Amino acid sequence: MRTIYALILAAALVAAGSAALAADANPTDPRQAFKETDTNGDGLVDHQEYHVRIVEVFYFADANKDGFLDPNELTALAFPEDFKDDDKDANGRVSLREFLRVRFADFPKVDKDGDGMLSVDEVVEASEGKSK
Ligand SMILES: [Ca+2]
Ligand SMILES: [Ca+2]
Ligand SMILES: [Ca+2]
Repeated sequence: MRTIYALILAAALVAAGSAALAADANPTDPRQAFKETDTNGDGLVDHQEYHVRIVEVFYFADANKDGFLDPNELTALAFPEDFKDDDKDANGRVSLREFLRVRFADFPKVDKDGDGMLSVDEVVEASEGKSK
C-alpha cells in the first residue's frame, strides 16, 4: 500500500496545532491519531469523521489560504507524490476537490473487512504495512 491513512492522521494531528497533545504523544503513533479522529468515541472511524479530518489536513497545508495546494505546500504532507497523477492541467496545484478524491480512495484500502468503518486494528495494520 502506497498511502497510509494513519500517517495522514498523524500529520493532521500535528497540523491541528495541538501542541500539548503532540508534546505528550508520539505524533506518528497511529493509535493516537485514530483516537483524535474518532470524534464520537465509538471506537470506529466512519466516513464522516474521516472526511472532517482530511479537510482539516487540506486547510492546514494550504498555508497561503488560496484554496489550492501548490508544490511547496504539498511538501508539508506525508505523501505529496500521491497527487502528481491527479494534477490534470499540470500546473502543480491541487484543489480541495482533487485532494478529497485522492484521500477517499485510500479509505477502502484500509477498510479490510469492508464494513465501511475503520477500526483501530485496520489503521494500525495499514501503518505497519507501510513502515516495512
Ligand atoms: Ca467514530
Ligand atoms: Ca495554497
Ligand atoms: Ca472495517
